[in-house]
Amino acid sequence: MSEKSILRALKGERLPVPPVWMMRQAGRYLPEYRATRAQAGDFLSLCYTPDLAAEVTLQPIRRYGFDAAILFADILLLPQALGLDLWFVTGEGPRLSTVTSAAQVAALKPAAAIHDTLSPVYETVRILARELPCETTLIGFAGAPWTVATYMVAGRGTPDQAPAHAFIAQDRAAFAALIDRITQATIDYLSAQIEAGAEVVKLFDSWAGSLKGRDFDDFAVEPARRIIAALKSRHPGVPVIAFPREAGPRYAGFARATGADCVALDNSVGADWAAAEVQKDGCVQGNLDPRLLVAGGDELVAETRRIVRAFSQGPHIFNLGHGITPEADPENVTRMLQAIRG
Ligand code: 1CP
Repeated sequence: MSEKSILRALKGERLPVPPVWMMRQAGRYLPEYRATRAQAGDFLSLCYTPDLAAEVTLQPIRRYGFDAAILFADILLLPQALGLDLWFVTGEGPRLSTVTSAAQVAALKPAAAIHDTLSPVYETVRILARELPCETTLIGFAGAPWTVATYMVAGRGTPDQAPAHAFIAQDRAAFAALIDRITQATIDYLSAQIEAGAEVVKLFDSWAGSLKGRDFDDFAVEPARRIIAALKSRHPGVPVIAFPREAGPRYAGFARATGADCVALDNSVGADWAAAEVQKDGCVQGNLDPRLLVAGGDELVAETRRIVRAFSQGPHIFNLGHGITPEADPENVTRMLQAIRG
């Protein structure tokens, strides 16, 4: 049997039709997701019930035949495993107890303790490794340390990550210690996902764009480099996708600086620029504005084709620039797939 298309692209192969999956492909835009979510009761129960988490992971594969499935979980399970309280407020989003001092960083649980909380996630991965179609690649993931830290410091999502920036300004060494703790735990978490059957892992640095200059080097590049180096030594050959969202010009060279096999692009960078400056170092993924899956129409088809064309000279995985939103029309996903696959 020939190798899975996603794995071929991640090794640097240019394919005549790019493989495709979508960020947040298991989500509220799908009626079957909403039904399983209601059955689970609340979001965290869905994440921690392996049969249901595997079911929602499989739903978009059944409906659309995507080339990859992404484990259903959340980046905020790791802070919970490190000892923080975590809950979701309906209609508002996540809430966590906070870490804002050197003493609170020191009081976090050690990386070795995370598996007590996270073992249901590994069970979800094992179920998926058994049940996915043989041509579908299973992607595991974690939040990148900076993005995870922004939630641990603020206790919630913030538009500008101001509390984490204030922590850096006030006590850079303590903040660096927090990043170090998250980095260690992330290595163990992703390693356990790979041992359970994840074939690729992705690091989501959703708030990388708010780091500038030396902060970007210390808190986005360096932790990603450490995580990728550790994973490559423990699991040679398992590809890593990095998503330094809104990194802008810092997308150029990010793969070389971190060792990532693929860089995921948001929709604020130009596809032609990224083809020249980012794809020259390896596979790229992403770039379609998720709002087009709400609007649909000719613009969706034209923009999908434009992205396919822009990246057609090198390794490329088709994806969105950020997660698909609850307002998206499931029919527009079918239109997007027709525009990619013909
Ligand atoms: O109501 C619901 O069903 C909850 C919505 C939801 C979902 C579907 C949340 C809460 N998390 C998820 C799943 C999720 N989160 C996945 C599953 C796999 C997939 O289909 O992609 C993944 C990969 C994530 C990652 C995640 N969680 C990120 C990084 C990617 C991104 O979107 O930028 C972040 C920042 C989070 C935090 C989070 N979890 C949930 C919400 C609403 C948020 C954002 C909170 C905020 O900043 O306000």
